[in-house]
Amino acid sequence: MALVLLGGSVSPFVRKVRVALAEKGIDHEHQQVNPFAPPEGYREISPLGKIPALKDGDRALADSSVICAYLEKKHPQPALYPSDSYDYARALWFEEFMDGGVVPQLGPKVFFPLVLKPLFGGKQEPDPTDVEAAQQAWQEASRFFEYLEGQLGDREYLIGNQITIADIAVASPFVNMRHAGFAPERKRFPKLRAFLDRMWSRPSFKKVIEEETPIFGKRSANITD
Ligand SMILES: N[C@@H](CCC(=O)N[C@@H](CS)C(=O)NCC(=O)O)C(=O)O
Repeated sequence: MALVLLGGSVSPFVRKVRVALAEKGIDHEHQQVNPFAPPEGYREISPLGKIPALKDGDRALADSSVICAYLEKKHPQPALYPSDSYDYARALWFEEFMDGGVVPQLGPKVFFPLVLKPLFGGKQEPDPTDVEAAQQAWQEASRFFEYLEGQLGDREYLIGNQITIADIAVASPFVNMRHAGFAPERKRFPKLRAFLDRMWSRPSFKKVIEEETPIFGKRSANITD
């Protein structure tokens, strides 16, 4: 039986799993679930009520990092986790860096008010006060971008010389920022921005971005640099 991924496509954590599934070429179904209006019984699958969750027959798992780790064990090739112990732990760290730092800082202050709030409220444009607060939050997030810029150095990938879960975990939430009309400034963060361009042009990311942009990404046209 095929795996079933549960969760709305626009979640950075659902996207992370979708990209991992695509990179590994794993056959699956995808069911859209809104965590704020979940189907009955959803908490039995995801006790924290969050998306994503994964069903594998009568087994269920929640949390993108847990799900990706499971996928790696079940489908080891192509590997998305480094084999070296330290590199492996660093890959897990980048997942946590985004999950525990960048997304909590930018999701509620940039993506939600600029994209979801107007969409659900039937408005063409976000409130000007929300735009101002988003710009402020974006500036405050510079410290995160500086860190990523330094971690990338001149490498193509964050760790080693092939794509890992770290690259997917970092690039996915920046898709939400792109939908909101924000991207790390090319002049100030050239390595991070080039990295995101490379990641987003992979077939795995390209497919999901092309699906989402007509619905959520109208503000991405505002990105000029
Ligand atoms: N650590 C979790 C984070 C998941 C998460 O925060 N998902 C959000 C959507 S982007 C959610 O379901 N929020 C609903 C809630 O917190 O009740 C993961 O990696 O899956």
